[in-house]
Amino acid sequence: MLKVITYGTFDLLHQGHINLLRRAKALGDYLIVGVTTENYDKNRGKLNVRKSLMERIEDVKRTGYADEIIIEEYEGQKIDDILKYDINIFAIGSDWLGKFDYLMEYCKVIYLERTKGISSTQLRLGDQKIIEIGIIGSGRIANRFVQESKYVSGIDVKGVFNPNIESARKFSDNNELGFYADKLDELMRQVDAVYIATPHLLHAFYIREALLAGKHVLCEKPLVLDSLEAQNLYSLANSKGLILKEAIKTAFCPGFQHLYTIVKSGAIGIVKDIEASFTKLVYGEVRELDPKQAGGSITELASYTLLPIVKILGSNFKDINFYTFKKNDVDLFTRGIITYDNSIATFKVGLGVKTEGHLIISGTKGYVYVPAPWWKTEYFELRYEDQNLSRKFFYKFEGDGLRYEINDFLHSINFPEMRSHYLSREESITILRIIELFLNNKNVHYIK
Ligand code: C2G
Repeated sequence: MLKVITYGTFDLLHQGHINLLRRAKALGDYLIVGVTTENYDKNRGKLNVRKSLMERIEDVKRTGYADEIIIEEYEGQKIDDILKYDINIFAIGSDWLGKFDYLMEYCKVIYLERTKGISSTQLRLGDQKIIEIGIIGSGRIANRFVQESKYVSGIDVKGVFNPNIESARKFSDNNELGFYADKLDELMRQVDAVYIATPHLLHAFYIREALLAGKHVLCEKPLVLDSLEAQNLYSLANSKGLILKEAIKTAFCPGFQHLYTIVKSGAIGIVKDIEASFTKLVYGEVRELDPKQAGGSITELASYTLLPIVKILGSNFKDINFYTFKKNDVDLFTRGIITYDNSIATFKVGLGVKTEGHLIISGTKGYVYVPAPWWKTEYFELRYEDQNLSRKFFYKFEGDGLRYEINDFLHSINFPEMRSHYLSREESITILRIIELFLNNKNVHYIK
């Protein structure tokens, strides 16, 4: 008897799952399906699983393809199961291609073609709606988005748009999407929401087009380079009852969120100083260094360093000065000093200068120290004069961390009445206003 095993969360069971189970069953005589527990999913960083383990098991049972259902509850269990149940074939969807090759030592591993662009009509059962999203742009970050979206239940990346049809096709093939398009309306017709991952200068146009087409928008940072335009776009989203979110990933990750609430609850007293630094050396002919595409360390990285400053000290700063090192009309390093009535903040960003990438928030009772890379907040310390009082905090920051912003975007679409507080419109606009001041050369001092 040929025994096959497959695993999955099988949340909001859809045609993609059903096809996978049918194909897995057809590979042998007996199919065992491992359904993940809530705890296991949490540990592997899968977010937003909506149905309980019992409900998901019932759903798998109802397909009629499983001869036996087991639960998957720990890392490494697949090897144990294969040995224990004397499995001949391990099958899984092709979105996991290569990831389970390590099981070849124990049985045959088959990656089954996954179902591209699952049909939404089947999924709109009651409140269990899967949001279908289209990607505008097909560069590096867009690729990461597809990978990360796998870890958020309830969203399906359906297709991609790029005016260069060849790029769109390649991206769609590599990521096994349902369609690719070089006409914007072709994309808009087929999705509920879009993720914009184009060069900065194109953001404004695509945001507007998407909102006018009635689509929710998640857009890479910086949202736009003009704060008035940002206000207009947020108002447009509001008037149409749509979600518009700026994808500053740090704002949505669990570690940073907790750091923020701890500081706001007074753990280090009154905050008097913030210091945030983020530098990333890049070389060659890349978008980041191209003045025609609004390259430079401020447009590339300041959204991150300004995030803790604006979230903690607010929008009413008094003054700001920039000290910058530019080459070929692109800032390769900039230090900004922002003064408030009762506090001060400094940030450093660089594409051509390397600094220590830490975040330090200093208060009247103690300080928070977040080592590099603080923007992927996995760990921070509360430090006091009396070292015995110091505390360390650890968090998960899985993968590229995009899954947290995707999860929040999805949550805002599904529950529009619940305000998301991770990044408010006012905070987003203030950050953009500061970037705009630099671009308009306000209080910019040059160093050679
Ligand atoms: N799947 C598919 N087509 C889709 C969506 C999913 O073929 N459109 C497949 C997946 O590749 C997987 C199975 O359906 O083989 C279950 O998918 P999920 O419920 O998303 O579970 P997953 O996170 O892929 O679990 O231990 C768990 C496994 O490692 C993977």
